[in-house]
Amino acid sequence: MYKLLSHNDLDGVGCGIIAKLAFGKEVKVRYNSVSGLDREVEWFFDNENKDTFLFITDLSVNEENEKRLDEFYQRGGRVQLLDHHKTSDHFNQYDWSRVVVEDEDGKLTSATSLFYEYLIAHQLMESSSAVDEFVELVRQYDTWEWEKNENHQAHRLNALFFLVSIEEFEEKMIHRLKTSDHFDFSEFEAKILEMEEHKIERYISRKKREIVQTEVGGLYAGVVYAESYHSELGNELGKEFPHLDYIAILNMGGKRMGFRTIHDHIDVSEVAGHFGGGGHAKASGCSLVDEAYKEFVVETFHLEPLREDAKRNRYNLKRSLFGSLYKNRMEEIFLIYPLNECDWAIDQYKTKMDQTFSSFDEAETFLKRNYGAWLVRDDTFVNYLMEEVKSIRND
Ligand SMILES: [Mn+2]
Repeated sequence: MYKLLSHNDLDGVGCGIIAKLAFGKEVKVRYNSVSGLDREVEWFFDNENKDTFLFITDLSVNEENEKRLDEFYQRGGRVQLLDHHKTSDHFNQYDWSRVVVEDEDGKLTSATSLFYEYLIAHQLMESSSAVDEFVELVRQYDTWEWEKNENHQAHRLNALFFLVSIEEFEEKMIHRLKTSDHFDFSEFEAKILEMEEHKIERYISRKKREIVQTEVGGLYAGVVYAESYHSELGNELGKEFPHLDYIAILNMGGKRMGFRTIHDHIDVSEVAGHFGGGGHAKASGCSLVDEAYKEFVVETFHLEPLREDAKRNRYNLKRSLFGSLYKNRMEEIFLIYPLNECDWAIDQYKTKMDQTFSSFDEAETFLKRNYGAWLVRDDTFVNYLMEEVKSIRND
């Protein structure tokens, strides 16, 4: 018998699907949240037949279970942990564990891709093009590579995963992978997924109007409340507000929070680690412990949301050599403009600030972090210019 304990997201369930393709009725699969795994491992030791081969994928165990698993292995028990989270790196010291974030070709891995590779290498299953394609979609979604590759099939696969129950998803996928030469969606699924995509877009634009900003431990965070679509939200909000180091997403009902960043110089697994959590450099999470609750909820609850920059301007544009006009909630007016060939300056009202900046983006980040300003619409910009002209005439 085999037992698989895996994560309850697409990548984790991808492992379950592969396991059932390989072992059929010979495998028992349990999906867990990050915090639920250790209980399942304890249950395994207390109740399961010791001949059962235990796989753990996409998750890692606490210190106590780490020791128990190693003792189990030393006494001849069969166990294999496969993970791709950076924070699990230390498990590589064990023969029963393999943690790979990036493979030899520099390609980011996922638990499903590692597990599939493992099963093929150990001749526990044979590859097929449909499964190859499925595994690659899961990998691209989990690593967020789909966006760069514009592989919307990967994104849709995750949307489908959330539209149906895990059991239904498993059943559908197993049937499809067994019977088709290529992986694809049915016509009905394609239609539903298109509607779902529009729903996600509307959800995200609402969240863009709810986000507040705060400084925690020297980094700037955008804080938003949301129960679903964390990856999509983190990505879209990160791009809308690039002056923020990362986006913190609070799930109050689940008493958890997620961290997402689009910036290469930020590692949100470190941010989550500070609150007892973990994950990847670009995506991580933790329980809403007291300190996190204080920093992200109590300290920010009274704040006004950020405002988006005007999008459809023809005149008041970023990086304009004539200057870009900004405003904040106190109705303060700011102008970012090039001072000379290499420096940018900011006027607050009509008075130049002392600091100068080596790029427009640097000036804008300063302005947004310290003054909560946004790029104003053309009509405000035109009014401003008309006032300027009047004041020159009156001089
Ligand atoms: Mn994963």
